[in-house]
Amino acid sequence: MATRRQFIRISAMGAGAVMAGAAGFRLLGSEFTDGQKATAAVLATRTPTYCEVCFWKCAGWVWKDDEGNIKKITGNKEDQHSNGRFCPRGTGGPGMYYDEDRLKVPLIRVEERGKQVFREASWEEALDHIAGKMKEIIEKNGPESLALLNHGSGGKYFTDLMKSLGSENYAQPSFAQCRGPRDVGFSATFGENPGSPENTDIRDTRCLVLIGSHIGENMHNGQVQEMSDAIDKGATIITVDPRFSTAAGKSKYWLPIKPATDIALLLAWIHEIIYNDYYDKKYVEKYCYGFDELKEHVRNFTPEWAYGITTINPVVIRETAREMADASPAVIVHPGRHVTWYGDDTQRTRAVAILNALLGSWGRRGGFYRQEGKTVPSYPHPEYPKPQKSWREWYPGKYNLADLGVANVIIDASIPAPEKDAMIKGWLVSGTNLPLTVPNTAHTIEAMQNLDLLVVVDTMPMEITGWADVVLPECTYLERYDSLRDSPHRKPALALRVPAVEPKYDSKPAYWIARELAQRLGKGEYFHFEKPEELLDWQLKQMGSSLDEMQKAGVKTWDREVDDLYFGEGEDIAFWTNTGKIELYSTALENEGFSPLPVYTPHPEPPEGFYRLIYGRAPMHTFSRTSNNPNLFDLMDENTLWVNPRVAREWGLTAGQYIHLKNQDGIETDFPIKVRITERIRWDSVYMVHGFGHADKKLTRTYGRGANDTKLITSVMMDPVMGGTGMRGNFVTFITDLERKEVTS
Ligand SMILES: Nc1nc2c(c(=O)[nH]1)N[C@H]1C(S)=C(S)[C@@H](COP(=O)(O)OP(=O)(O)OC[C@H]3O[C@@H](n4cnc5c(=O)[nH]c(N)nc54)[C@H](O)[C@@H]3O)O[C@H]1N2
Ligand SMILES: Nc1nc2c(c(=O)[nH]1)N[C@H]1C(S)=C(S)[C@@H](COP(=O)(O)OP(=O)(O)OC[C@H]3O[C@@H](n4cnc5c(=O)[nH]c(N)nc54)[C@H](O)[C@@H]3O)O[C@H]1N2
Ligand code: SF4
Ligand SMILES: [Mo]
Repeated sequence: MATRRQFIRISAMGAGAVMAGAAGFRLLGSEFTDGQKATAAVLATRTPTYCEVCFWKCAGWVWKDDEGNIKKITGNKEDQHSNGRFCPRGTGGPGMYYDEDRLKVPLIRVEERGKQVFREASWEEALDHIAGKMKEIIEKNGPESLALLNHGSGGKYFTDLMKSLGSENYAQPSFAQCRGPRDVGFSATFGENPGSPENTDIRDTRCLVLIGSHIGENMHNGQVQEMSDAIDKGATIITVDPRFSTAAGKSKYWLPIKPATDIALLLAWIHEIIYNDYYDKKYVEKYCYGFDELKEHVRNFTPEWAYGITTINPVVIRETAREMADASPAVIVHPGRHVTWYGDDTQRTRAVAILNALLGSWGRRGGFYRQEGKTVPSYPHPEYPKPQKSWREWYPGKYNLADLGVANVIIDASIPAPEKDAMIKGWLVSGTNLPLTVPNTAHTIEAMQNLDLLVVVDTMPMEITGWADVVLPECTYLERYDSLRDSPHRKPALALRVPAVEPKYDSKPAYWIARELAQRLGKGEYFHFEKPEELLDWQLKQMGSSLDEMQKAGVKTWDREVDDLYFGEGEDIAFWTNTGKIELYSTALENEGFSPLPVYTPHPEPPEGFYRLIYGRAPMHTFSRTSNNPNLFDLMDENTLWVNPRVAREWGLTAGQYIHLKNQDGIETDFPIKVRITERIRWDSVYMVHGFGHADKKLTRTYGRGANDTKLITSVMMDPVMGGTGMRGNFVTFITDLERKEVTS
């Protein structure tokens, strides 16, 4: 059995390699480690922050030397997201500040869009220019023709700007390209979603089922740590993945499922659990709605039926169902996070939710705990104007269950349709690299070409900035205040980010940018405070703390109002669903005309000579945002293509050979990718880490390194329930003759 130490070896190695000079720096232990003590002795000051290298937002300390240079960043031991330990990416965060390729001054485009010819401008000129264009658009088409696409902390201020103007067209790709189907599937079942960080009680679980959740490569810090603790305590891990992931390596059972067939496996597990009376009868009787319909629905979905679809041996399906039942209710069938795979993703995550309900794990120790958070007050401001229309009207009656903006619908609504003009005319984009994030890049480019205004706020010259009319350089998270981190957890807590250093170059924080624009657009009253620290102090004082206190502590944790982390014995609970019960049978889906119970539908298979393209994470990078980070680039400078030996033999591929890929629509990679031959991937699929293959030469380190998976994702499997973009229905073949392929970018 793997030990916790082995499991997090990656993080320890990563941190050591990133922090040259901090030899022996350990990630374990809640008190100051020897390394941290040594750091404290040598370094002069520390300021609190929370990490922006990914969206787990671990709270930590930024350490500076006597000259005020950022030396390192470590976890805050009071923080429930990190328990005082950062992952390799977070540890490498200062590389974002030091990256000499950063955006330095505002830029205004001088040639046609996409040609990437810009001139430098002052903030005054750039902001006046943007405000002038926005006014024109508002006068001509109304404020609802402006949209915001964003990800990350600064997005909050731009969302406030949109609201103040009277537009509700804002969306984050972290919904419809990521966790949206899961949130909708869980809400339809339990009346609430797992949140971020998820309410998974991994540290106390006895059985953790991971369905394509590659924890360990997906480095969501708290989950990785809790999973190693659970392994140490003897929990059973069951991993369902066509690839032998890091998590699979720590598992008692690895189910190398045929991709795109997970719903069949889930239905067979539900069948086993119901027909063997493994389910939690008291819990189901008290809390659940629609058990009889579900029982009837899964009657014929036997392990033998699923075997023909998934290629998973029926004996294994039975054994793993038994393992879950034995651990119940301390069992977690993980909800996943990036779940936009095959277009039936809401139905798949519903099946996951149903399985958890049958096992009685929602609201139970070792299953899913109840989160509690602090509500940060808003400073009083006039009411926001009511928008006259929204992105929802682009496809009338569709995606009603989407409870957040759908980025791809905003993109669609920016392109004129045969019978109607485009609804959206101007985008503000902040912290999202759309060409590498939303599938079908050509479509995104078409939308951008139709806009009257495209403003991009970013820290780096990414693909998205190349398409902008105006580029605004934001300073990094190490150089600014941001809103309080208020994500709920086992205990309510707040975390503060303050600037460790002054903004480099001529970069500015999002708060300042949003406020300057608001003032130019006559909406200054919505941004009362000149400085974000004044707003933070006001908010903290409303909650019984202060900026001063938080500056010293970084994190403040409160006790729960009542001791209700788990459901009490026989406790009456009203769930926020239509029936007030956990809906095994979903009335919400039924009301929208969708199947109230999950159904398996077959998906297209790879054509002859093609392989399914699947993708995921590497522990040392976050999407496309870190590939140029000098610290993290040193740890991993390109992605590789995982190919099964049988396929390699057939094609005569050798390990380390560079090849190009072509997808089912004839789209080819811009840059070659290195072949990695491994039994760890099924023969019908190939795998690569997302976020490489950058085509912007201004990214001097990462330009041209590896392949861009998004470019090959031209076929999108839409989720009819909430508009998510299923991205794993694409197939690639190999181009081995590199001469034949000219680099196109
Ligand atoms: N093909 C493919 N597509 C995917 C995925 C995949 O695995 N494969 N994953 C999906 C998932 S799960 C998600 S959540 C989305 C994420 O997709 P995005 O939200 O687009 O994330 P990133 O690719 O990290 O892009 C972040 C952008 O923010 C910029 N940035 C970094 N820090 C700051 C900052 O402090 N301020 C500002 N203004 N900008 C900053 C970076 O330079 C970069 O341009 O992508 C989805 N799309
Ligand atoms: N290091 C690092 N960690 C991250 C991120 C990062 O960029 N870097 N991003 C964060 C974000 S925003 C998100 S959303 C999460 C995403 O993390 P997850 O939710 O864990 O990610 P996915 O990309 O859906 O999962 C990828 C896994 O699914 C497997 N897979 C592919 N097809 C199938 C299939 O048909 N069935 C099954 N069962 N498995 C399949 C792949 O082989 C791979 O192991 O990661 C987070 N953590
Ligand atoms: S998991 Fe890593 S990258 Fe993400 S916030 Fe935490 S330390 Fe930063
Ligand atoms: Mo995500």
